[in-house]
Amino acid sequence: MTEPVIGKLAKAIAAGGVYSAWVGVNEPQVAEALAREDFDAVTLDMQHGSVDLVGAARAILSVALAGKPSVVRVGVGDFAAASRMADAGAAGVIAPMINSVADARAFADFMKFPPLGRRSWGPRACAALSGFSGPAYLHEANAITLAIAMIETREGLDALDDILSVPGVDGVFVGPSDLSIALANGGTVEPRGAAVEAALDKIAEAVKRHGKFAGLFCFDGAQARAARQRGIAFTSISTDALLLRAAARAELEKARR
Ligand code: 3PY
Ligand code: MG
Repeated sequence: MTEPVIGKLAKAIAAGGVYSAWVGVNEPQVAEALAREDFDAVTLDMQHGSVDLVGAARAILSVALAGKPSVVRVGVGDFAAASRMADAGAAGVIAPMINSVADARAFADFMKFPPLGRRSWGPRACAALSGFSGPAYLHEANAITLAIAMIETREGLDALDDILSVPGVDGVFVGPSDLSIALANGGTVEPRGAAVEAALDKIAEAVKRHGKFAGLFCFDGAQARAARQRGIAFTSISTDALLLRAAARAELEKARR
């Protein structure tokens, strides 16, 4: 019997917050290893990481073995992959570069069953990982499978209220590097700079008004903790490769010093 992990994500976000691992390596054992630490979820990155459809589907099962839900970030405009990842048991899908209400509607269409969208029926691993099947899965899926729209451009930030008004969009996730580049008109990349900080204030206020949630890609635990304190409920912390390198550096420093 598989533990029903999918519903845990929405529940934990509503209860105050989720600290997620971030995995770019296309190897389920990496995702599982991080899931066995105290993360609430694991996010698999198909946009800038090397994770592919099969790797993500396998990693979702490995993460579920540790009792945790998975989130998948798909490629830009790859909403077909969003549906496939929902079928594979992702508790949430992050779609990058959602810059308009049209982008948000298209994303929601692929993520939600009618009446919210037009997700095609093919509940594969998601049935076992949700604890529901047949009509029960149909009725629960929209609430427990989260559609998370990335805000990481000027256009996206300007359309924030419209994007949050789309019924099938559950929350937004800030890509601080791309957002900083956009806000600086390509002049710099400063993911922890003042312009992104001001945008985060605006986003935290907007999600509260809309009864939705915000997320942020964070570089370390302290940043994730501070983000939660300002009302950002879903944060990822560092990446698999960066954590590996940091641990290696720390041990080598002790050996060689
Ligand atoms: C960004 O910072 O732009 C991201 O997409 C984070 O993953
Ligand atoms: Mg980005």
